Amino acid sequence: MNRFPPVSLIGVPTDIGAGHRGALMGPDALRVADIDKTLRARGLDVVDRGNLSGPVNPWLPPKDGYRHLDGVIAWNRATMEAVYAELNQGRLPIMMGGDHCLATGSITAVARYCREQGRKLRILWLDAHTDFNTSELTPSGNIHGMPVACLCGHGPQGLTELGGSKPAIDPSMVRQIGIRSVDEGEKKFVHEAGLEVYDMRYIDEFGMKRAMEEALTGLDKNTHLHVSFDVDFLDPSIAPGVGTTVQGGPNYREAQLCMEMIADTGRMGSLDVVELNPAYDDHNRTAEVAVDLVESLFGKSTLIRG
Ligand code: B3U
Ligand code: MN
Ligand code: MN
Repeated sequence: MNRFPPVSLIGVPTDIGAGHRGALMGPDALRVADIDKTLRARGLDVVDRGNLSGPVNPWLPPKDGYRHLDGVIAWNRATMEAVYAELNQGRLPIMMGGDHCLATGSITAVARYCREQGRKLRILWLDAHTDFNTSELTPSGNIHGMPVACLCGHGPQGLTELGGSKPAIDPSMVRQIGIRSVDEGEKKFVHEAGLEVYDMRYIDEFGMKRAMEEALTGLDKNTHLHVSFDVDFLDPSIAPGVGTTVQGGPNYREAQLCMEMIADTGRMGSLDVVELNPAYDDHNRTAEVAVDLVESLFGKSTLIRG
């Protein structure tokens, strides 16, 4: 018997917050890579809820520091409602993006659920980027570079107050892992906010094991662990299928250890898999690596020591 609740796959096919087009094909690429069958083979109860719908990407330049703000809000509202509904049915939602702006909606739902249930929340943000930009700091206006800031209350009202109250989360709930590309102003803001960051320099010096031990300290039976997995977390040599590759990310073995250590906690209650961009992929291999690592998150282990 596995120890995970039933899983719901939610496709959110949009690249409305991204700087490259193609992440809207992410949910289908994960399906083609057999995300459902792979999890079922582990004994999990898996239902694919299909795709949410929302506005098409109008592909316009930024306005007042934001690109496609209205469209981003619409997709996030739909995501928030879908994720919240699954959590209330005792299910573990896997939000299949889509670009990372969607984590605003998914984590706003998770935070609300945790507040209502009196549960603590820990968020693991696996990413090359800190996604902590604001309209003043952003070099691009792309809102997929802003979800952590929005969740912490810094951003447009339509995103910071998606769940009614602001901020949705406190920076102390977040641990960021794999970081290696942060804009200058963003870096300063990350420090001011006190985000706990395990960047690639830390991982190079102390190893993934220590980074994860620290990122996972303090979890207890009452903690809900949300994993926000931006596929550009991975080194581009194993994951070329993303819009913004950044050299020097975790290799396969480091990523696998990261996922296995999360699985070992038994606390994961929700997951985002975002920024997979089939337009940049090579025969769906990035989707296959992502599915393989999701399998590790659900307990596939290389351990034979017992
Ligand atoms: N920090 C840059 C680049 C970026 C952030 N997230 C992704 N790219 N995927 C920005 O545009 O905010
Ligand atoms: Mn991201
Ligand atoms: Mn990223």
